[in-house]
Amino acid sequence: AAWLPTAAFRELGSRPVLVHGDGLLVDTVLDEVSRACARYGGRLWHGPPWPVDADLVLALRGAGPVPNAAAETVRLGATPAVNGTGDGALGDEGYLLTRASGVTVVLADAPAGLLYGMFHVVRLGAAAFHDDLPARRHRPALDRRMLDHWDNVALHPVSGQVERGYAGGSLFWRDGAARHEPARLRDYARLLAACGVNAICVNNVNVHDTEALLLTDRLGDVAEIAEVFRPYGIRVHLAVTFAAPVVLGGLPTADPLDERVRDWWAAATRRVYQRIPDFGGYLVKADSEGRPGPFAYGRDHADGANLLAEALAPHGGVVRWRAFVYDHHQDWRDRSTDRARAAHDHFAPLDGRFADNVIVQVKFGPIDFQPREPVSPVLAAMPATRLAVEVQATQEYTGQQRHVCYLGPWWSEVLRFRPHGAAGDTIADVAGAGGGLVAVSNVGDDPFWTGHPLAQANLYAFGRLAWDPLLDPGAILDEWIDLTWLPVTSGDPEALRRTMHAIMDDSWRTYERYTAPLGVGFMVRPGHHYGPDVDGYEYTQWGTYHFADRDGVGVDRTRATGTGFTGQYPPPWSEVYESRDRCPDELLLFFHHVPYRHVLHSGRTVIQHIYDTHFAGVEEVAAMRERWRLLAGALAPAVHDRVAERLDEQLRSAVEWRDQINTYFFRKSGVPDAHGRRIH
Ligand code: GCW
Repeated sequence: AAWLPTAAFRELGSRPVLVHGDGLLVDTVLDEVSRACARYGGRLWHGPPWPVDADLVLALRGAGPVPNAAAETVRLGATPAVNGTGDGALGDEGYLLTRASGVTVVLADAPAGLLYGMFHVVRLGAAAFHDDLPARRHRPALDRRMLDHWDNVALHPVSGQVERGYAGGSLFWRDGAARHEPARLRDYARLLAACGVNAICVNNVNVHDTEALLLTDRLGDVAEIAEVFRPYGIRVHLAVTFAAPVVLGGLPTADPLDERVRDWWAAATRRVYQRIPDFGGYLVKADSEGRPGPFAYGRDHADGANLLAEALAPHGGVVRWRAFVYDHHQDWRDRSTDRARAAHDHFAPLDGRFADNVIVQVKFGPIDFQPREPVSPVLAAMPATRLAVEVQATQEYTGQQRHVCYLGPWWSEVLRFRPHGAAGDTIADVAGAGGGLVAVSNVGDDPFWTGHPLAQANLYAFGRLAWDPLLDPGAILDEWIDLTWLPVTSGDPEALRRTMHAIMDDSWRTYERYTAPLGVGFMVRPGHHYGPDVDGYEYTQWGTYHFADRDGVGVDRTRATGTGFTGQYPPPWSEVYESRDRCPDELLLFFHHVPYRHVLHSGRTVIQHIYDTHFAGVEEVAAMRERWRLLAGALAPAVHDRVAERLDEQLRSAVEWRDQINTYFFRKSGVPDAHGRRIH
C-alpha cells in the first residue's frame, strides 16, 4: 500500500464524483474513483444521466461543457482567475485545482493531468473539500521524471538479481525470465504515478547476455510491462548494450559510423516501436566500467549517442547516454589522474555535438553517489546539450536500506545549487531545460517495497522533487507520513508525526557524521560497499582515495598544487573551492589536503571534527532507536519490528564506523580527543 493505503481514498470515495472526458488515462481515473466509491459509499458519474450536484468534478477542458454549473463556471473563467495574464496552458500533465460554490474542480487539457489532479485530491484528503482551497494551476517543473531499475533478468554471479538492490528480488524478472505478475506491477505503477514519476527503465545499465535480448527476442516481455504502466502515464525504456549489432545482429562491428550498424539499429528500433508505440527510448552505459562503447572504433561519445538517436528520432524516442565514464584501472601511485575530473574531461568538449534527442545523463556528483560530494561540474558545462541529473534512491553508499537515511534534503540541496553563482540557474533549471531527473530505484519484491519501510520516503520524495524541485523536503515528509502512516496508526497521530520527523529529518546528516567527514567518501568495504574500511580502496585501481598520512588528510584538487579539478567549475565556485579558507567545511577534504590541526569555519580542528561527529552520529542513532521503541503498539507489529530490527543493525554499524574511523585517525595523527573520550 505504501502511500496509497485504501483509507487514503476515504474522502474522495465517500462523495458524489463526476468525471468528464475520455481516454486511456481517464479510464484509470474512473477505475480509481469507482473502486473508492464502492468502498466508501460515494457515487461516480461518467456520462449521462448527470448528477444535479457533485462534490468533486474531474474534467478535461476539451470534453465540452461540464454538466455542473459550478464547474462550468470555473471552466469558462479559469484562465484569468488563476493565471493573471498567463495563457492558462496546462500542458500534457498539468491541471487546475480549485473550489467553487461548494464543488472541488480539477480541470486538465490531457488525461494525464486528470490523473495527477486526482492523486492530488487524494493527497489533500479532507482539505480538498474545504472552501479555502486555493485556486492553483499545477504543472511539473521537469517533464522527465524517471526511475532506473538496475534489475537483471538472469541472476548475475556478482550483482545478483538487482545490482545494488536492497529490497529483495526484481519486480519484473526472476531467474532468467519475466515474472508475469501484472497485479503487483500495477500496484507499483499506481504508487509511481501518485508521486509523479512518468518513466522507468526496466533493466540494469550493465547489460549482460540475457538482458541484451530484451531488445529483440525478449521484446514481448518488455511490451507486457509497458501495457501495465501505460494506463498510469509511465513510459518504458530499455537499457541496451552498445555491442548489440555484434552480439545480437552477428555483424563484425558496432562502429557507429558503419552503414550496416546504422541500418541494424534502425531496423531493431522499428521493431521495438511496432510492439510498443509509446516506447520511451534507450539508456546506455558505454565505455564505462568495462561496458562496450564507441572508443573501440576510435569514435567518441557523441558519435555513439547520435547513432542511437538517429534510429530513435523517427519514432519520437530519446537516447539517454550516461556520463559516468572514468578510468577504472587507475594506478593508485599516479597522483596526476583524478577520477573527479573524468566526466567533464570526456563530455564537456562534446557540447553542441549531440543530436536533439540525446540526453546526457549525469550523476549529481563527480565521483559516485557518495553521502557528500560537490555538484558535478558537467552540469554547468554543457549549455547546448540536454542534461539529466541522476541520483541514487537505492542506498548503495547511504546505508543499504538497513540505515535510516532520508535523502530528500540532500537532493534538494543539489537541485537548489547554482553552479554559476547567485544570479545563475539552479541545477533544477538545468534538469528542467533538458532531460529531467532520474533516480536509481530502491524498490524490489520486498513486502514493504524498499526493504526498510522508512526508505519508501526516498522514492516518494524523489517523485515529488522531480515534479517540483522547490518543495521543502520536510513538507514532503509530512505528505508521506500523512498518507502512509496516519491511516494505519492506532496511536496518537500527532505523536507519530513528531516521532517520524525526529527520526528522519536529519537522518542523512547523521549518516554523514558517522561515515563521511568533510567530503571524504569511499571509506567503505570494497565490493559490497557496506560498513567501514578506511583503507579499503586506498591502494586500488578505482580512483577513490583519501590520502591520509601522519600529517593530514584529503585530496588536493586545486589548480595551484593539485589535480586542477577546481578549474572545471565556473566562477564563483572555481575560486571558492580553490581556496582553503573559502571552501565550505563539508567539502574541505574533497578539495584540499590539510593538516589535522587545520581549523575549520566551525572553529574546530579537522581531527576534532572527525572525533566529534563520529561520537555524535552514534548518539543520534541511539536516540532514533529509542524514539522508534515508543511507537510499539501504534503500528502493526510486522512493520514496527522490521524497522526496530534495522535500527539495531544501524546502531551496531554506526558504532563500528565510529570506532574504526576514530581509531584510524588517532593512530595516524597521534592527536588525542580534546574531550578524552574512549578511542581504541
Ligand atoms: O556506483 C557504481 C556501482 C555499480 C554501478 C555503477 C554505475 C550499475 O557500484 O554497481 O553499475 O556505479 O552507475 O554504472
